[in-house]
Amino acid sequence: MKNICVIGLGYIGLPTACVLASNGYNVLGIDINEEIITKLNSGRVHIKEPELEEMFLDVFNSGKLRVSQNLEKSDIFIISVPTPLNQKNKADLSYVINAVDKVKDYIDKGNLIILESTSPPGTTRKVIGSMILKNTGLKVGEDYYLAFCPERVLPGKIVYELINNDRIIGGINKKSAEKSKEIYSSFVKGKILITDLETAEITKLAENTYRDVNLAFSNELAMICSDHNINIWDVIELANKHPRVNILNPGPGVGGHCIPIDPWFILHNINRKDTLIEKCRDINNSLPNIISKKIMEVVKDKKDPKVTLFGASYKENIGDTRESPTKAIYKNLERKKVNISVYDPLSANFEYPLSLDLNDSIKGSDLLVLLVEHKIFKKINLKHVSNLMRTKNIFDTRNFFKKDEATRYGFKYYII
Ligand code: SAJ
Repeated sequence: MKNICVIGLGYIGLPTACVLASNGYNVLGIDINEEIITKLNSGRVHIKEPELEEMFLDVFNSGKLRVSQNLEKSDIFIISVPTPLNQKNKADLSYVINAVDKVKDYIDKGNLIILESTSPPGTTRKVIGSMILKNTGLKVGEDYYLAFCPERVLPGKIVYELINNDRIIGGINKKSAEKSKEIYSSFVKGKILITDLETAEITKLAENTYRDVNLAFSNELAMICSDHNINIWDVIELANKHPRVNILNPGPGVGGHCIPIDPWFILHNINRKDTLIEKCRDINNSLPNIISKKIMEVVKDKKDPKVTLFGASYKENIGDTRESPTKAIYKNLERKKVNISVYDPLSANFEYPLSLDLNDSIKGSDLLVLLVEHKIFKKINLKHVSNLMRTKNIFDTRNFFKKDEATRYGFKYYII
């Protein structure tokens, strides 16, 4: 089995296609987006990740990786398309369904299909298994092989984690899992753990839900500390000295395309009320509104207030703005007629007006709100910032600036 088709060339599909091509497979990368295919075919990548561009150019120039909008016959089909959340907080599986709809026209006896897209339990068996049977008559596990192999990589470290993390594979049967293991062993340095389809599907969801629940706890604790006028960061530092306590950092919201979404998938198709998981989602979702209120309290007496938001991405040191708390805060402040300036040299694709010039963004401002702890912000000279602002206020939602330094330059310093 040497030919692999990777369907969906996004944050996961493109690095996966590259890493497989650089480990001996002939890879065809497919995407429905013409712009992406044109860009890749001109030798440029549309995703910024360390090591990705070099790896892509290497396999693209050697012909081991080709990209196209059209599928071809292949030994293996890897599906890594988005599975977004719909209006009712249910999984929208339309991209998976569209991908399988194409695969059905090219699949042959003996082929292997692997789903990598995060999906509710049962998706691989019920959606892929039944669509292929209905359209081709091929029986899953007998005529062709089927597995679910979730991605677990951290944006900002995708290539590194793709190679070094442990990997879970759920097969419809042992042979499917083993055939998939052979492929991932070509590049995975971590352990490859084999299980059944549904266990693999729910394990992926459990990982991200675990993080969301823990984030909800730290965010609620921050609110409780604020009620008592206690510094949350001191509490976390002290509590985390306990050998079995590891409280995460509170912040202005939980963003990205995974953590705010996957907890809903774990609740998909089950009939449970008042779950802890849903409650935690609500807590984390409420944060941008709470932060916006606090911002308004600080600038409420100002005429034509100007607020500067530092950071547009959903987390530190990357430019990915999907589900970023900055977006929600921006919308709230816009409604309140605040003059907003967002400064983030990493997030040039932000949907709202973005300032790439530090001086412009802080000039005449009444409040600087630190939302994302990009390393590059460490270079900012607070004395310089204080000279340009109209009112010297800092709201540091990430414990990023030093309070002593900020107060030395005349700032009023607010924490989360
Ligand atoms: N955050 C905090 N405080 C923290 C840690 C994170 O507020 O202490 C916030 C971040 O600022 C961000 C959000 O949480 O807004 C999510 O960031 P993250 O770094 O926790 O996770 P992602 O979405 O970048 O990647 C996650 C990872 N899952 C886990 O760590 C369990 C990654 O391994 C998954 O592969 C990825 O989701 C995915 O694709 O599912």
